[in-house]
Amino acid sequence: MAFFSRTTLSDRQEAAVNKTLQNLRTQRRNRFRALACIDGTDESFVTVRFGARYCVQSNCDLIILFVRPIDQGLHSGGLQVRLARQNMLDAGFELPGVRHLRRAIEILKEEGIDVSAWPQEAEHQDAWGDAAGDNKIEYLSPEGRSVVVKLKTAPDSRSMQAVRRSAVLATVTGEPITLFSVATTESGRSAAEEAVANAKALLRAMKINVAETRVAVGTPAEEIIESGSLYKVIVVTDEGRSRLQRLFRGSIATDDPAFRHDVNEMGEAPVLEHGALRLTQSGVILDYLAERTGRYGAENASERREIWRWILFDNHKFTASLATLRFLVNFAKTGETPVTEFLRARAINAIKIVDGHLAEHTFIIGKRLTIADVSLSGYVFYGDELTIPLASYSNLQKWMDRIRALPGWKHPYDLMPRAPM
Ligand SMILES: N[C@@H](CCC(=O)N[C@@H](CS)C(=O)NCC(=O)O)C(=O)O
Repeated sequence: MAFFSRTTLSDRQEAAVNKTLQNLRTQRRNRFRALACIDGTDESFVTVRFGARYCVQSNCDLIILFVRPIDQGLHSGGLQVRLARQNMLDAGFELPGVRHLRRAIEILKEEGIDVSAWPQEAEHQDAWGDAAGDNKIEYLSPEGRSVVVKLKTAPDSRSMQAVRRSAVLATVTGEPITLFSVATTESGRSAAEEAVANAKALLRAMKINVAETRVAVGTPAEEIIESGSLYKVIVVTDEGRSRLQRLFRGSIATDDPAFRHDVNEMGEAPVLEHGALRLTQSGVILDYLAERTGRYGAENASERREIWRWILFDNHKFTASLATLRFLVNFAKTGETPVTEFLRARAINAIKIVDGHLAEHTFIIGKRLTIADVSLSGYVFYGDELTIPLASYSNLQKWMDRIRALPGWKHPYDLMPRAPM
């Protein structure tokens, strides 16, 4: 028999560990990494092939990721222990996704990246109470290049997105949050318990505290009404079919079927209502406002084309990347992920293009402000929330100063209430 005692690190040891981690992070940042997410479709394997071709040099690492839903059927602690000790690819049983990861490895081989002879390290981590958890294998080439194959577990993404969004709304009240799940039959109770536990873990990662979790069995709407008087605000996340559930959902979330049906089938803001007219897509709204007010629009056909060229670039690359990055970092609080890295790189690329253009233009299409400037400047005033140092782009800065100095200009937070962060 062996006894192990837990030891704590001395300050010196802890500093050494932190330094090693810091060095590893720095090394990692200096490497180029390509992520291919596969879902078993032919298109996703094309991404793997593309990644391999794109990542030809040895300073480029490749990550292949398959995300599978939590498997309610895999209730075995034994399975977890076994996987913890074993490489998922030769564990002797096939988890969903493993077949596709094997296919991805074959594709890499076809493209000249044969990982079979490289030393490998397998890792297993518990996740979401799933018996098989998260698994990864890292292959390291003799030149220090890494290919990582990951099988991750995630809760059903749509309902978790709804939980995330609703929790952000609920925090606005500043009141303690209770998570409540209703199972329609007794046999669904454990799934409901698991759902609230998963949601609680998700919110913890977003630094949102959950004061209480509750589970009931019955008709969801009735159960919610019964408990309702105890709470100040009720945010219902699940897809509601009955009128009552739709009433609860009201206009809370943009994927609300009622919002999509009645207001904007695209599920997006902004929406402009003017008399009987309802318009969506900011570019179309700006165009309409320019036409109605006779200001900030095109004065001839070539200006019109130039304005649309920049609005489309803005919607596709500039604001699209900046806004999504700001949302992920500040509101969804995902931390740094391959997605935020990708979006930041994409945003910086677009910023450089606009900055270069502004070296020779006072405003986007020339000497006067147009709706193209309005479209492009929608997000640039959010400062640190953008997580991009805009100060280094001097032409962009001067353009922002010119816009700021225009009569009537206001910071976005002076025009709209600020969402909680
Ligand atoms: N191209 C659209 C983009 C609109 C957009 O992405 N709006 C965000 C809010 S700023 C939104 O409604 N997102 C909800 C979602 O993506 O589900 C436009 O310019 O109007």
